[in-house]
Amino acid sequence: MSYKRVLTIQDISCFGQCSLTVALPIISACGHETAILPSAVLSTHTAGFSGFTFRDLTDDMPSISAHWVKEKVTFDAFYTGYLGSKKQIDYVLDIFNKNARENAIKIVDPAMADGGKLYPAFDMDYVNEMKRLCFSADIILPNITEAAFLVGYEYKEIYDEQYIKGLLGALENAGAKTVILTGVGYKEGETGVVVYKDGEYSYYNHEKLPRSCHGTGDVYASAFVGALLCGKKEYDAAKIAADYTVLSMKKTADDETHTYGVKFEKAIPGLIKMLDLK
Ligand code: PXL
Repeated sequence: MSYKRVLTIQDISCFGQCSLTVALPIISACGHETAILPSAVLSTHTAGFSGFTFRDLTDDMPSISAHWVKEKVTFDAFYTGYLGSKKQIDYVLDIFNKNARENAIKIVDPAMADGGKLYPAFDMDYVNEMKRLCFSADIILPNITEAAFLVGYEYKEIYDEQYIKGLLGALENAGAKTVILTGVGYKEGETGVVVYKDGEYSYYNHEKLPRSCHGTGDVYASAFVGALLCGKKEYDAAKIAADYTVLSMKKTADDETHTYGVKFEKAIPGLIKMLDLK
């Protein structure tokens, strides 16, 4: 089995089962060396909590990267999620250049919006910076809201395949390479993921659970990265990540008090089975 070294850049929400506290265990469970670069430290995530602390780590990024350059620390893959400030995008792009191994893969989850709205910390200036990061990546993992923001498309809650194909075409024209579009459902009780690569559209649909949970985007993206680095093709990695996310939600469903995240830890044995590692 391949052993890749991946750097994931996103925040530490100390409590709340998202970002780095999700990415590190999931990618490690897939068998990869997982280095982290925290973009900020928050007491909790920003969805459903109020009064959270926020320590911006933007200014630490260039010196961390410079130290790695001095120590010849390089990566096979980069995976970015929630970033702490607009300025970080320049630093992340710089890290993509300076700390990459040959043919390093850049995967960007533009974690900035959901349900038609930007997360509380972000504005259109941030969206414009995020465009630069997304269109320089090899693979992006937006949900429909994020994709619509990236290309200035109207956000629709109810849509058809034509709308989704239009959105994907607009992303491609803007410079996106492979797009894994999450949360795409055409029928009641179903949702799924579209993989759009070299103008080709493939769709994996699966059951939609009645309760939507916070943090599933991070669980999904982390499992996708882990599976992809195990050598799975994009579509297979997208499918494994979807099945793992559904399993994590099912492991949470019997506990109505658990609303801030999903019990992804309980589904890790299932993820390892799905990877079918030799
Ligand atoms: O799950 C995305 C995410 C990550 N980190 C922080 C967040 C959110 C979504 O709200 O607030 C701090």
